[in-house]
Parts: sequence; C-alpha cells; structure tokens
Amino acid sequence: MQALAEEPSRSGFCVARDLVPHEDLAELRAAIELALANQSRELVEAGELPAQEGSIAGGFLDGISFLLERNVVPRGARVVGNYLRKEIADAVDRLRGQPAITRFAKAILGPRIVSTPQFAVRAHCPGRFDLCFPWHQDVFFLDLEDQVRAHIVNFWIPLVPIDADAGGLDVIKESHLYGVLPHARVQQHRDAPYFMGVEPASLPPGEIVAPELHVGDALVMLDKTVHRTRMNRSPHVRWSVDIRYIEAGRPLGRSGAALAIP
Ligand SMILES: O=C(O)CCC(=O)C(=O)O
Repeated sequence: MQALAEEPSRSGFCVARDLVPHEDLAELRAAIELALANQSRELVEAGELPAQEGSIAGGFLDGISFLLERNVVPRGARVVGNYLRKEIADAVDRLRGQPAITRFAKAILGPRIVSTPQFAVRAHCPGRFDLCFPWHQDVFFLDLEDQVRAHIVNFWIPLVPIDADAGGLDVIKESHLYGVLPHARVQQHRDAPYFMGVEPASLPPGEIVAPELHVGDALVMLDKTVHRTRMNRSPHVRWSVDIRYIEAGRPLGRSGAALAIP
C-alpha cells in the first residue's frame, strides 16, 4: 500500500484497486435507493409527479435523469450534492470513516487526519453537458489564505463501473506540479453552461488519463490535480461519491464540521 500511496505525489493521482469493501458500497447504494424512493413518494404526494411515474423517478439507474428531463426539482435536502437527505448523509459519514480508506489517506497525509466537509454524492446523467465539470483544481474552490500549501486528498469512488462512456473523470498526469492555476468562467461545449475552470491557456501539458474503474476502486487525487468530468455516453446514471481528507489542525477551507478520524 505504501508504494501506491506515494504515487499521487509523483503523478497527482493513483487508482487504488479494490480499496473499498463491497458491503460498504452496497450500504451506501441501499441508502440512496431508499432516499430516491422516499423522495419520489413525496413528489407524488405533493402533486409534482403523477402517481404512475413515481416508481420511474425512484429508480437507481434512471430516476434522477427522469426528474432532470422533466425539470422536477425536489425541495429541501437532496439525494445528490453535499446537503444530503438523512438516509444518505449517515451512510456517507460511515464511508468517510471507513478504515481501508482512512488507512490509505493516512499513508499519504500522516497519522493524524480528518475528513473535510467538502464531499458530495453525484448522479451524472446521460447526455448532460450541464453536469460535466470542466478542467479544475479542487483547491480553487476552497476558501484558504494559503492555497499553495494546501494538501488535501480526494477519494473519488464510483458506485457503478466506469468505462470510457460511463461519465467518469479525466485527469491530467503530473498537473499538480504546476501550482494553483488561474480559473475563469469556461464552457466545455457550446451547449454547456459556463462553470469556473482552469483558463484554457494555463492548462498543464501532461498526458490526459481516463481511469477505468470497477466498483470497489477509488481514484485518489490531490487538491491541485487538474481533472474534469467526462460526458456520460452510457444509458444510465453514473453514481459516485467524493470524500476528502486533510492533516488534522489545518484549515479546511469550507464551512461545516470536519469528521474526526480515529
Ligand atoms: O464527479 C464529478 O463529475 C466531478 C467530481 C469532481 O470534480 C471532484 O470530485 O472534484
């Protein structure tokens, strides 16, 4: 494990194969399925969805796409993002404390770590440019006095297999060695909305890698590693969760509490 844990400091990332036990991912998936079912029942009860569409909207592989296409926006805590419904928030917290993941994070960061409040459950839907984040560095989105000295590790963990079409991530190898890059409003495609991303002229020259991942694998990146979302050209939603760790005592750059890691 130690040799692999040294790879991010060289390449900016590594793929940790079979890092996350399948039972932990199954638990998160079951929590998402429960939250989707509860959310769609609430939408039907509120009259925002016809009863016969409730089970489609509650489906794991297609439900979120279905709601997006119909512009149905659930109120309150979400099934995706950072402000999560209780059913999912508890499962994500358990994953943030998952021993195999935290051991790997400690191998990179040292023995005293916390999980930062910058985490998200994501449902990237087929054919949606508006869910593709352009090239960016996570550190740019943190409120830190010293972004240069930040040292945060992101574990990007898919809940479905990631092949070239599934809407995984592209990573620029060794891009973390270029420091904090200027970001501006950029567009990935002429039909896509503008997002903050690395200014095209400042993109590092490294090789672009699109890691293929199995369920249980984690893509491990540093805060300055330049990455982006690939278009989802598959027929189904790409579910993933990203969780981050930092050495205890360092500024988090986000409001919200850190999760203590024993
Ligand atoms: O999951 C995605 O599409 C983007 C994730 C990402 O950019 C991140 O975890 O920093």
